[in-house]
Amino acid sequence: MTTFDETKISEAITSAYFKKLLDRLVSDVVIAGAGPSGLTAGYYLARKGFKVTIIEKHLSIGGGIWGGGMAMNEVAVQDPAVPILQEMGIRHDRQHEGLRTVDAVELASGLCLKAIQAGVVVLNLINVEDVCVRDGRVTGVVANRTMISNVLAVDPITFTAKATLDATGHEAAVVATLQKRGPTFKLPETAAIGEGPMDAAKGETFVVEHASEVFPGLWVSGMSVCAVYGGPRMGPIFGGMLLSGKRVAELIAAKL
Ligand code: 48H
Repeated sequence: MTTFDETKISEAITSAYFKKLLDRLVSDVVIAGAGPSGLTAGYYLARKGFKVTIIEKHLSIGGGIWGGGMAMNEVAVQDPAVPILQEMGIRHDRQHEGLRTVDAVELASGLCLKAIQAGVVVLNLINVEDVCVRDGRVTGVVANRTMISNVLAVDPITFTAKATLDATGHEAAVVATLQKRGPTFKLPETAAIGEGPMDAAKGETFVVEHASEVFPGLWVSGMSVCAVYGGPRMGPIFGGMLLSGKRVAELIAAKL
């Protein structure tokens, strides 16, 4: 007869969670946002041996993948990103010259599984609401439970890291925390404009080429790149998100 009761179940969860949380208060890299670019960046950094923590405000991870295009849960991926899919064992169908489709659920769940198996720890239901800055450098994020963040007068806690990645998508939420403080924190002037109208091919190249360190200690990948550098949006094609995550992982690894 198995001997456990409700208290033992609660004890098990509480001790496992707080052990994980305590361990993750300091990381090599903290990533805000568990969308395609954040998960891909996390995967490649963890594969290189870095301690990577992803903080996600929502209950589910995968960001904009799940809904595909107009809630048709298939996404397009162009050929240059196929090696990433192959490495992760995510299946794809060839549609046109240079263009594949991937089941959105397989892409989201495949990226999640591979990132976590590579060593990434995801803390969900936590909202990044600010950054820590010391000596002119971002040294981590300020975070609070999503349900209370900006709702109740409850103070946040911090997650320290050598590198912080804003992978929060269209909102570029982490960069925005610096932006709202004015010119004290020098950011690209384009950050005030936000992303441009759709041009799929240009947007896909843009998110890879402009993935970069936007402020000392703070990097951007995925749609946050377009928000910060004024790049075009691209609709439901996701190869650029994967390639942007991979590119920023290489840049961060080279800097750490
Ligand atoms: C913690 C946060 C916070 C916060 C947001 O939107 P995402 O999928 O981002 P990307 O850049 O990896 O991928 C973009 C892609 O999904 C997309 O939207 C495309 C290709 N659009 C093209 C177009 O034309 O519209 O994921 C961002 C994640 C989400 O899970 C958010 O919940 C999370 O970040 N997030 N997490 N703290 N403050 N803000």
